Formats: sequence, structure tokens, C-alpha cells
Amino acid sequence: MVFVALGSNLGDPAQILRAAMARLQHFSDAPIVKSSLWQTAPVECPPGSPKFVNAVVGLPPRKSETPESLLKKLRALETKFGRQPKKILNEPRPLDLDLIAFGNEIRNTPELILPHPRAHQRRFVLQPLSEIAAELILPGQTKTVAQLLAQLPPDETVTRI
Ligand code: PH2
Ligand code: MG
Ligand code: MG
Repeated sequence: MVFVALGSNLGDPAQILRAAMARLQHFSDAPIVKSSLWQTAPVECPPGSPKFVNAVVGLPPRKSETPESLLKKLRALETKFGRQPKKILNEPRPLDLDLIAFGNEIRNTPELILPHPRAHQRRFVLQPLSEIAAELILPGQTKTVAQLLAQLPPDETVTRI
């Protein structure tokens, strides 16, 4: 299974995420699995950044799909939803699509790190991921998603919407 994290904090984030999930279905021949939408406080973003809406989908990849081929499609989808080239680190964006894991694939290139290097410590990823894959152990981790979530320090606030 492939897991993609969605985030938005510009425009109408909930509507953008619902529309983006519908587009992600086109990247699979089997039904994708969707988490709820979560409103989350910005983490490591410029001061005054709007709140995010975050979600995660589980997507059964096509046989010919690779992490690299899927990443290209995710980048194109971000652009389609109005994402501009980055000027400031973690500036507000209408759509961010992060490849969290692609089965057990490992990557360490300038373009792609798999699994996502910070996913296991971010509540805005782990909370929605736990709704659809609580027992998943991400490559390189020893704990399940549910266990990682339970041991996070009580910092980032997330609310289901
Ligand atoms: N994404 C980031 C940085 N900070 N904070 C929240 N709450 N949600 C995000 O999706 C997010 C973030 C980098 O992409
Ligand atoms: Mg991101
Ligand atoms: Mg990203």
C-alpha cells in the first residue's frame, strides 16, 4: 500500500482536500482508503500561518507505478491546485501531497526520502494515518502507527472535522 499525506492552509482547505482525494483515486485501479479531515495547528511554519486541514489516504498502487512515477503525479496535482514554487520554508499552500510510504521501498535521494523522514513524529500525519492503518509499521520503525501516536508529547493540537 502507498500512503499519501494531504495538507492545505490556503484557500478553502477542506474543499481542496476533498477534491484532491477524488483526483488521487484516479492513480489507482482499486478503491483508495480515506481518513477523516483534521484541523491542525501549523508546525514549523512562518509566524501567523493559517491552520491546516490534513488527511491521509491509502492507495493501492498500479503494478507499473514506482515511487518516482507517483511523486511526479503528486507534484503535478499540487500545481493543478495552485501550488506556486516555494519562496519561504513552509509558507501557506493550497495543497501539499507528501509520499509517506510506498510499501517497503526505501529512498534517500535529493528528490525523495522514503519513508518520509518526519512522518513518525508528526501528529498531523499519525492521527489521520492511525484511522486507516493503526497497525502499520513504517519501514525503519519498530512501533505501530498507533503506538507512535500514543507516545507523542502532548503538543500539536488536532481536531477532527
Ligand atoms: N506541513 C508542513 C509543515 N507544517 N503543519 C501542519 N499542521 N500540517 C502540515 O501539513 C504541515 C505543517 C510541511 O509540509
Ligand atoms: Mg509537507
Ligand atoms: Mg511536500
